[in-house]
Amino acid sequence: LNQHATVIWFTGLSGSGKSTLAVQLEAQLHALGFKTYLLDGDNIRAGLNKDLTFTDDGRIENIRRIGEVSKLMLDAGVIVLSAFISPFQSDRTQVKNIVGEHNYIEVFVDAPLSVCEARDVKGLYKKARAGEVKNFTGIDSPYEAPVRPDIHIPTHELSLDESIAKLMGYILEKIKL
Ligand code: GGZ
Repeated sequence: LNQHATVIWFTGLSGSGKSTLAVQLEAQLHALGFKTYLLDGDNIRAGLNKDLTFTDDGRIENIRRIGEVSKLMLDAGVIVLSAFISPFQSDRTQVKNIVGEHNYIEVFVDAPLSVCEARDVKGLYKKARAGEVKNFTGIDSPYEAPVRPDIHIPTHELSLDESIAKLMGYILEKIKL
């Protein structure tokens, strides 16, 4: 099965639902027998990239390294699910070039800022509004929405099950199971 290795790249605001979707999608792919690995803030920003901040330069280097790690895991035959805000179009394009265009599936996890802020799972938007967290995406740091993502998931309009069904449909077609 591992000739189906690919990179599934989730981009979106904090609180848009990237991690939730990636975790669920990984479970479904794993259940079908695929070798998968999930890269997210918990295992990357806490480890390999713990020297990096949330300035523009810090984010650019964060995404560059994650692109390189994704490529290594792709070479190892893994379906890689990467869930990072990745706010800049140029960095996402760079990842696509690093891993190869045909190995890259971009998923735009799209919810309006107002919805993400209302969810505020970790209370970070509140802190950003209060000025206690600087350079927060959507508040005082930009997010460049993808213009032509492979998959668009409006998480404020679709249920989790609907979102996963849409993702699975696209991915299984693409990897020709
Ligand atoms: C954005 C921040 C920030 C700032 C801490 N801006 O919702 P979370 O908490 O769990 O996910 C966010 C995560 C974003 O890290 P990424 O590596 O995905 O960002 S990027 O791709 O832009 O490099 C959030 C938390 O880290 N967090 N400070 N200032 N998100």
